[in-house]
Amino acid sequence: MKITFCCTDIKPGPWIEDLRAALPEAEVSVWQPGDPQADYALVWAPPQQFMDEQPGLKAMFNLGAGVDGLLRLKLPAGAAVVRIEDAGMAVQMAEYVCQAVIRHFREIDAYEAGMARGEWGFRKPRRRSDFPVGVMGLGVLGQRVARALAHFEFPVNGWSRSPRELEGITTYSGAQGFGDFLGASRVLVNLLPLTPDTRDILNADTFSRLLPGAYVINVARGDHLVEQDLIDQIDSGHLAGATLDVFRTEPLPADHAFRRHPRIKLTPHASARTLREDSLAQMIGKLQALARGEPLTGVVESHRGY
Ligand code: NDP
Ligand code: OXD
Repeated sequence: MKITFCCTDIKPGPWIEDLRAALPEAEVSVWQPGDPQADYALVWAPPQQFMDEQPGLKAMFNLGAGVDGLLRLKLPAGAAVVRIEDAGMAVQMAEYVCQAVIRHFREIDAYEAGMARGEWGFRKPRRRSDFPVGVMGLGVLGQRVARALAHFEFPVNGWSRSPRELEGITTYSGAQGFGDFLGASRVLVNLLPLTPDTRDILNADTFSRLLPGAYVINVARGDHLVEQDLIDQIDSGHLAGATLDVFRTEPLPADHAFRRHPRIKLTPHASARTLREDSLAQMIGKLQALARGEPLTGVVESHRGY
């Protein structure tokens, strides 16, 4: 079995060593233009040239959960695209979203600012029931986030493409459920894949349907968000603020308006990192399942875009 590694911005050394140790019978190498055909590939943001030169790939393992970057390319016709399912990302995402929701709900910024000014004082406790959280996307990550928020006793709504039943979560689905979902939510968390249906979904119309004083958390993709609509709705007071981990342009330009907005909190696409050991264990398990002719989970349906 020949495995090639073609990942932008990821140091290949440790991945290659671990793959060779786990699969001693496999030929594992870092892709170079002109290389012979491989059977399988580990990929992250590969160039089109890689796809053009590897028409015989049987499967590509994406080193992330989101495959929007990969699906922009023309892919080898016979290659299955396999994405990471959790592998340590879901708990990170749950931590990140819970901290953002709790920080907002408990007014930690206001407390910290007061302490920095030399004050000592309490704010009126807010009611959790006034802060229903809506999670867009109830897949591997969205479900974990919704469950974690429910554990902190927030009312939680969830929205997905197809109907889902989750204990303790009020669920909505499809275009027909979107308005009711938004109208019942005061904090909006985006965990959708980026597809033609979801691009720009965080826009003025979506925000206007949320409960007043709503808060937006985007941890999925920058292209979900219409940036100026977010700024306008925060400045108008309809939105209380936002926490953003992903951006249309990454790295976020140093002079971007988000960087100096007092009500927008930023992190550099760090909410849930790919963990090498966990991801490789999952990929190796799937390579072995493929060799035994077994079906895989996490295979992307390109017509849906995720
Ligand atoms: P999944 O594929 O497991 O889940 C996707 C969810 O979105 C499903 O519930 C799906 O509905 C729903 N969905 C898709 N299209 C629509 C639509 N048009 N309308 C309503 N719901 C829709 O993905 P993951 O949970 O693993 O990951 C989600 C995204 O998180 C990734 O695509 C990636 O962009 C982002 N991500 C960001 C990271 C970061 O560091 N910031 C790290 C990892 C991922 P259904 O259940 O019906 O299929
Ligand atoms: C992913 C990401 O999709 O890190 O895994 O954004």
